[in-house]
Amino acid sequence: MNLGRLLLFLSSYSACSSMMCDHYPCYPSRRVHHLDGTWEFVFLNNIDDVSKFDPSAVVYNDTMVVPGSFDALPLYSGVRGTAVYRRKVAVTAKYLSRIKFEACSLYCAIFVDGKKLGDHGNGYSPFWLDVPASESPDREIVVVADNRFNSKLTPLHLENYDFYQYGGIARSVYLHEVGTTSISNVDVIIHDAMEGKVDLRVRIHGYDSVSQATFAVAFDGNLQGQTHNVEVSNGIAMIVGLSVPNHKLWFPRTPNLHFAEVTELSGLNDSIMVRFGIREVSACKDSHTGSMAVCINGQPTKLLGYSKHDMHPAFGISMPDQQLFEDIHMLRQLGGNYLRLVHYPHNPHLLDMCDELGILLWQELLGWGLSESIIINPAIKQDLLHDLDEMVNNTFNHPSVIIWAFLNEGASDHSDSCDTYKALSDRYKSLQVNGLVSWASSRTTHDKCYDSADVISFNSYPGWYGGSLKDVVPTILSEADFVAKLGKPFIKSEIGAGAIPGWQDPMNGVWTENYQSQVLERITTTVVNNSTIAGVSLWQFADTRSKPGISRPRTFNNKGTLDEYRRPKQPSFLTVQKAYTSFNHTENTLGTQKVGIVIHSW
Ligand code: ADA
Repeated sequence: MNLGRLLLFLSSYSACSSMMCDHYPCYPSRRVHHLDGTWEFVFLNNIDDVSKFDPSAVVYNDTMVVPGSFDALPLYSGVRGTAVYRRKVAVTAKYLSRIKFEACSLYCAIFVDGKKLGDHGNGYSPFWLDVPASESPDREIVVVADNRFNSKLTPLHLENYDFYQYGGIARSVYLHEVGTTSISNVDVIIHDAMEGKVDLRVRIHGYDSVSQATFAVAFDGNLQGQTHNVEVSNGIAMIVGLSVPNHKLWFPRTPNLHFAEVTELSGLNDSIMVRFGIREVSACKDSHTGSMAVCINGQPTKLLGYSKHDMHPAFGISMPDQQLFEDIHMLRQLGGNYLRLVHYPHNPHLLDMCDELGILLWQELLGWGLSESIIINPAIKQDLLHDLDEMVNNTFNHPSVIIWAFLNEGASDHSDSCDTYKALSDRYKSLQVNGLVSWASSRTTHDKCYDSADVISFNSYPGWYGGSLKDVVPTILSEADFVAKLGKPFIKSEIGAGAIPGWQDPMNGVWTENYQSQVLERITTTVVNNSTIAGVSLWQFADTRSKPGISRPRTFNNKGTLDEYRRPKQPSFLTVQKAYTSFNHTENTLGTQKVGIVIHSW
């Protein structure tokens, strides 16, 4: 090892380690430009082939906030076409850099100083692009964001999805000044939670010329004695067999977090700080009830919550932190401890908050209701695997994420589809995500791919799409019986009923708030009182804008317990709150931080 560099590192260490990051990972030794703010903007609706678009002739006639969904603004509401954004940034001359988009929707092509760097066709997942060095410190960034559906450029954004797909630079943008070789991320693999043993998977970017690297590791600001000289193979350096000193387990009630700072000492001039939680997630048998459950550190933990979109009429898919926080706050008022984040990767700021507050999460890949012919298409399978890698690479260290999912309501009743299900499940496992694999199946008892799932999750709507109130409880119980025989935990991943906000009628028919509340009362009391049901994510947390058409009144999916502006539908809110808060979480998964139970009246 290089002693000089280690001494330099040690002398600068206390300054770096005392640095707190706004978000994780952060990179203490780099210059990072945060590119959020106001960009120049123009909306063009006459571009045929956006992939051949030349941005140099564009005339900008407006400005736009980043992050933001431009088509959530009244002026651009509902338009589909090509939006072009531009901003300038002063960087260090002659430095390479990497630009990171947390999300750019739907299809985005990125240009720097007039040259195309690359493009990306999934509007919800983060991506990086390399920016070549320049003699000049002044750089011009142009982003072409096209929100039209295009089977070649955005193959997993299909027009028939039951949620509005907004466009624009939807989440934050960062420009990192880096060397030719840099650390892109560190995954903390929990090897043995009880003993606090972890392995670090260091991801190195631009690794072609690097075969060895030397790392210093600090946990919670304390530099570990030895350095680690390890092989770099295909951009991965493994530092194995580390013990986190004085480790504390992450539980929903006590969401303890740890920090690891990893510094490369043999030439990269780079370091990274990640935040993680030490916990083990398993499917286990509850010794009191004999039922299969989701267990956190061996403790059966009932999941009571909602399916939730990352969406709001005022912000599109770019909700500010305060709104994300308010959503979690509302969940806790309802007595919930769990969110199923549908149907794509969500804002990483929400994941950070859930890590801190002890909320349990399901996260899933984009891909809604895909047919067998799409699922078995080799190119789609590769796209899904690519999206899975992007999601895992960017969210690996969140202890709140306990279920990793894909293919909501896909054609899993065709055995030909199972090859793709297995490939996705195997990929999660090979990446050693510390969580359980599942998908929300609408094929329920006819699903043929269950061998690849750790948790069996059913979407069905008794009392709404077919049947009546009397069918709600028997349907849930017979589904739970079916799954019990498979020896895996059972989650009701979707179930619910629609209500137009404020709609009352003496007959209490469909679309009234009272009918919705009656359906939810049957669901929630059944889930709370039956150990054969490991959890529920009611459909859905808040009403969401859907695709245009006549199938959805107001063109909203109206099955929210809250309306789209988070105003409670009072009967349902009180019903769910009563059932969820009545559950005796022996481990008290609601957390230590008390939230007053306040019902607002509008
Ligand atoms: C499906 C789907 C949801 C929503 C729901 C509904 O289960 O996964 O996105 O469309 O149906 O409201 O019908």
